[in-house]
Amino acid sequence: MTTSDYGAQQIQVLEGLDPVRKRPGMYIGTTGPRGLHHLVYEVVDNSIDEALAGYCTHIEVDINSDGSVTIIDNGRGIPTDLHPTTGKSALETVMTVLHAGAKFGGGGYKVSGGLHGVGVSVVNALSEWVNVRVWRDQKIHTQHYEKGIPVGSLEASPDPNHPTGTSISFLPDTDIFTVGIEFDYSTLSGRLRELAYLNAGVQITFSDYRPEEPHIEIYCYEGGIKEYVLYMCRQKELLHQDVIYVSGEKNGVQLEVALQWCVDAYSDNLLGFANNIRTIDGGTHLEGLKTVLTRTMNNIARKRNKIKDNEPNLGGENIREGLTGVISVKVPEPEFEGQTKTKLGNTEVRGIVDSLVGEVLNEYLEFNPHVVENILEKAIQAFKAAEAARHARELVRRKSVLESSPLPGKLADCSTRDPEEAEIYLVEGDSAGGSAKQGRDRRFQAILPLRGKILNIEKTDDAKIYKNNEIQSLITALGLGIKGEEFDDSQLRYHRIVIMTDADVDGAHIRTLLLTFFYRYQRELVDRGYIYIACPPLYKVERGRNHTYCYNERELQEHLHSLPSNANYTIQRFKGLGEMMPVQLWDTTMNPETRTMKRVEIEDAAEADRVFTVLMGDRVAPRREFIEIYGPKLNLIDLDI
Ligand code: 0RA
Repeated sequence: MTTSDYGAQQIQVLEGLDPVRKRPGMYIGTTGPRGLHHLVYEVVDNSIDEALAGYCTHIEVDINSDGSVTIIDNGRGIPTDLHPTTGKSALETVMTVLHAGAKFGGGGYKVSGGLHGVGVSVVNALSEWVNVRVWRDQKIHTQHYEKGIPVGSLEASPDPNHPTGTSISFLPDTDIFTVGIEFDYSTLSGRLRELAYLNAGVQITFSDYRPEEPHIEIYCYEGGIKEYVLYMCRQKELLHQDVIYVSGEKNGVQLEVALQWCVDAYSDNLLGFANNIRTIDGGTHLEGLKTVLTRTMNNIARKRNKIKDNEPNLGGENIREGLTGVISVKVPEPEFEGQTKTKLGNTEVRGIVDSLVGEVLNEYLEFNPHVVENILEKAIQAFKAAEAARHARELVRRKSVLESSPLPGKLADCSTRDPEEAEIYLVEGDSAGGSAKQGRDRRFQAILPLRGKILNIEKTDDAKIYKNNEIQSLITALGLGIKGEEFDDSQLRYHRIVIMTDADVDGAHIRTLLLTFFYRYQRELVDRGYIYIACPPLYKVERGRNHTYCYNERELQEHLHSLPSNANYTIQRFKGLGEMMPVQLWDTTMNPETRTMKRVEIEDAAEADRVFTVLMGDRVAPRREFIEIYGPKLNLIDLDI
């Protein structure tokens, strides 16, 4: 280091807080809700660092009834002795000087950084007030600040039996956070729980004292990321007994990996963290992990003759099918890249992950030959399915280019060619199809009868999907493209796709199968609100020359109660759509003037993905549980599965 470099660093250390209040976005990203919550993370990160250094076991985060937040830990306490350069206490220096944090006292151990790690002084600068308490040297030290400026000096009084630690309370400044300073419970609890998983054994207590009845939760996971992975797999069937776990350190980089394959999962779900920050956009740690997984599994597959000499390697995505994992690295000087700074850039991490994971994985798999068998079996199946699907896709593509595949014979199309007004009814069975064809308005209503139960696509692979007749009909009738490829709205032939099934268990099952198909095949159909569910009546009550349709048991009872007690009436129960006269079907279910339809909505695409897995997977227990919880949210009424 040259003399001038040294000088520059000193100047930086002595920078005050004015720039933070002038340009808060530079330090915390935004002055919206994200930036507001960032203040809490900033303080908690300091306590986590103290825990990582081995001095702190408990962290308590309270949202107080006045809306301020308190973070308490049982670490060593921020040093309070006089700092030689600033002439103030180390505590006041940490609170009032930018970038001072790690350079005082402890130094070196700090690994948080990245998105956070700007220092508690930034929290101080952006708060209406801050109250700090430090228990050290048998004393309690307190100091109060307003908008970053100390109000009074550091006070100390004896407190001999109190354990060491730090408590920082702050109320964000409404001059800075003009859109409000209200903390969101679930945002904070989500992050605190995540931190507890990432830092095994650290106990984090989170309390919200704003409601009359306070919420208090304790997060503490002795198993750390192993428990995290099991939590994510809680609804799935595990392919091996123990979570595969790697931990190690090389060239100052700490690494932890937990991996679990599941039998009934078909995508990969790998979460990356660098210095406790979720790296949404991936980076070198995830690249290293994927490379070593692919290489190791292919090597073993060849050794065991699962892949022959003349056959190609398994693809990484085949090997990762059904894999849930967490990789957490702690890097001394992290480089975060990309627009949102959520991609780890340190190139040295790639090789470190590769070598540490490779070693342990090879050894683990050596001693667990059954696990290897099962993972390889699954990967090879995935590989074959992908190959078959590629062929099938090619076929579909060629076919549609050459002969623009003809519409299915059983489709009774409508005459309009305007997708905006065209609707198609997907009807169960030929007899209901017959009623619907006679009852419809053929100008804008098309009918496609579907025979039997269409394939349950959660359990089958892409190749089978393309070979299945019912699904072929659906794809060509609707004008859908290739599965999973970008959705081309202009090819869609109808903007209302109405699922019309009987109001019984079979009908509900077929409805669920169709919904799953749409969701998996081209989820934009659901997202854009093109999918509807028809609501046919269950009963017809006739009284003299009047009649009333009732759509469920409750309506029937209400209607019967409304009749005079001496009334004569007959009740007809429709066992299926096929029993209805075409005109009845039109009046009750298809006439836009009088019908009710439910539009299928999915509020949360990610949740829905899990939902469909649970609904359609092999295991019954989670399915039950799911339907109880999410049935209403998905608008899948009467799911009698
Ligand atoms: C610098 C040095 C030392 C501890 C800390 C900072 C520290 C900071 C915070 C912030 C919240 N909780 C904290 N706990 C500790 C170590 C000084 C020593 O050697 O005792």
